[in-house]
Amino acid sequence: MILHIDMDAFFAAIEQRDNPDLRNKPIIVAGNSKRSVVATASYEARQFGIHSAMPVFQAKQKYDQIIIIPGNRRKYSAESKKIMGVISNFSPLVEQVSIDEAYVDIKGCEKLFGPPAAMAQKIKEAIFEKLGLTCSIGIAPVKFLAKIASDMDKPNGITLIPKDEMDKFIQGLPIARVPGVGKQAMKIMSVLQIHTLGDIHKYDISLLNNKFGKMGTRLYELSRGKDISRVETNYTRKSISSETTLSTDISDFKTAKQILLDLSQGVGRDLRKKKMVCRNVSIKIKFSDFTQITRSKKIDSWISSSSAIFNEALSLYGKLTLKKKIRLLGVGVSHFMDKNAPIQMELLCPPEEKTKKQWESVDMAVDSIMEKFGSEMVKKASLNKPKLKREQGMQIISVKAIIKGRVQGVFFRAETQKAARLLNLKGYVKNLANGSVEAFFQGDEHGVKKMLEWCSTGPPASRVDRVMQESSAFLPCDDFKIQ
Ligand code: TTP
Ligand code: MG
Ligand code: MG
Repeated sequence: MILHIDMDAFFAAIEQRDNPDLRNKPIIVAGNSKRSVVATASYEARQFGIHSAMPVFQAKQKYDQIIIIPGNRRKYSAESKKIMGVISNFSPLVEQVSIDEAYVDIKGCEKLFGPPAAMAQKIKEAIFEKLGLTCSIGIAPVKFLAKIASDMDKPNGITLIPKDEMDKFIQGLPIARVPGVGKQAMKIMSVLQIHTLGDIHKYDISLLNNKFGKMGTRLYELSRGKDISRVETNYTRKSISSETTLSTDISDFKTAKQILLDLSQGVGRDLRKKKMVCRNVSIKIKFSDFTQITRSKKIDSWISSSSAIFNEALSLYGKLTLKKKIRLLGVGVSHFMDKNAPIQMELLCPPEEKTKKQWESVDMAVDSIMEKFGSEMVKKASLNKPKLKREQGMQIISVKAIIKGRVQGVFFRAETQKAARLLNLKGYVKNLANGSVEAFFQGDEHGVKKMLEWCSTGPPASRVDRVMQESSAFLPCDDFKIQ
């Protein structure tokens, strides 16, 4: 379901809130030049027939005692921002469409906030509590009906159009209320005897297109309860990208894939550092003759893991037919949203995308290792064997470590396993009966050393008090396991 939230007499309500002398009085917010028009009128003023866009002199004719308040756009914008902030605590899918209104897609939010009407009530209460302002909310299965519904019980109302009542509602909906139907269209409507949206059913799509141009198809669909427009989150149009000019021009897929992976990891890391998720991935290719192409893709869900970025980049790359050698490759992400502001990732990614979440925690582990030890330390092992920077004279060593602290949770072992695998170590991690954790690491000296440093900090939410090392005999292992 979609909610459409619209503040009541927005500018006027703010002025009445901030100045008790104006409360319950007929006021208008307007400039004070001769040619000024009413920006908005309080509901008390509307009783005199005063409304937005009416010239001020006319408003005065309607009621000569009308109180005129000069507007303060900056203040209204600041309030608008706060309102959107409150709304975004309820759903990640919020589309602000004007200073005082927003659509909210509440799919997946029912578990947290109850059925749509209850959620609308909670939003109203939250806005009132935080800002002392009222709003009206329309709820419907599609956007255009939600917008119409929000205006049906103003001020301070909630109007719900359930799915099974949508057709009946459309049958009776005056055609003039449909967004986009203006004076010109109304003339044709009256000739065609179209009075309600349901009356559109009388005509086929070609006639509607003929009479109304582009709007014909839209009217045809709206009259059948179809509105393809979705709630478009107001993302920030920033971007992060990374590119690399190759030392020699390449044409083989395997190398390109490895480079795209490296670039995706870098871009993903920067994105996560900003605590953002993104919805657009792009690649850039410069060829040996210096010509250049870019390809980008809008993704259905919000992502931030390097593996998701890599998969999208790779699929863009895979669609190309390349005839020339490549001298530069780039990966970029854009269309960001704050990862934390609107609810948690759980709502952003459906439960079936569990693997995505798993990748995110792998990424978190990688990010924190990289933060500490530098980016050369970790490369995802999914493609070629990771090329770890090896120092001269490295040899395979084995170390047993006893880790004490608040470390026996599943998370600690799982994160330790991830870190160990990323550092290309073999061995195991297990809980001991005395409350500590035993880990066995086998790998090159550099990796084991880094792993022990990692253990001494531990992943977030754990608390490592002490790491005791014991040298250990060589133990043949082929993986790093949780025992
Ligand atoms: P609206 O939501 O259209 O109106 P409103 O909030 O004042 O009243 P309602 O309860 O009917 O929703 O517009 C929001 C604000 O935008 C309004 O308070 C003032 C401003 N505005 C103008 O400046 N000029 C205009 O012509 C309109 C319609 C609004
Ligand atoms: Mg309004
Ligand atoms: Mg509005």
